[in-house]
Amino acid sequence: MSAPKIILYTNRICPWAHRAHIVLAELGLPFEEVTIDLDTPREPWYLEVNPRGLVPSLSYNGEIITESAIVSQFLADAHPSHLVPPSNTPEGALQRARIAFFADTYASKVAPHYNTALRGATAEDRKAAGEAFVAAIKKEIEPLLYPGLEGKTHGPFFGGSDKLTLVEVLFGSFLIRLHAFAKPEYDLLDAGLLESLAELKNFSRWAEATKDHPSVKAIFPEKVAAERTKAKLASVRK
Ligand SMILES: N[C@@H](CCC(=O)N[C@@H](CS)C(=O)NCC(=O)O)C(=O)O
Repeated sequence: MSAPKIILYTNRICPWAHRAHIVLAELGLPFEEVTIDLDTPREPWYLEVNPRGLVPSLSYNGEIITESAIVSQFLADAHPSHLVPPSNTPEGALQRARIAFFADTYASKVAPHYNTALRGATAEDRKAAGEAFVAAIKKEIEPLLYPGLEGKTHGPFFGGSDKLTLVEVLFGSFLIRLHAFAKPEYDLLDAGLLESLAELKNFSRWAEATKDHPSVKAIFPEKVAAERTKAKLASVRK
């Protein structure tokens, strides 16, 4: 297969766009990066690429694909690798179902608490949401990370893999932000959050390895992202 022509419309500040950067890095695919200014109204040409005006968007040999989870899944399917097995065997289909269930669980049971821990109207709301976030990770995520591997030697990524999987492609950008935004210098998340998470053996191993992976940390502009998030929260709370 000749190398596809890939254009990624992105902004490195965006965690959803970050997913596309992670999958492209992990697959070693060359691409052109076009930065979309998120502080001004989208220009008409970009609304033709993506009528929703969001980043990321992917142009793959001229075909446009939008929505970060769909972009990530598409690239991982089009370029078979360690990220996700194909669906044409029962084992492959099962692993894909496990990944999809994990993604659904994180998005529906965990992420809403994180969002409130960051954006809640009062300090009390934010603290309570932080506690609910940790409790949801303990209940929902901890058992899904390394099922059947208790007491065995295994890699740190989803299912005990020693390489990134589609799960880390989808959640790496959020894990790296969680760790960054909980630093006291940014004063964005309750400082006790990371201490509580450190007690969750599976989650802490997974999150540490993921946030430190070269494909995840390569393009994360920590300080700019933290300051921008802070400014946005301040204007929302006004
Ligand atoms: N569901 C979308 C969310 C993407 C998204 O919200 N991107 C934000 C930047 S982080 C955006 O483009 N915002 C532009 C705007 O709201 O004007 C995805 O997963 O791709």
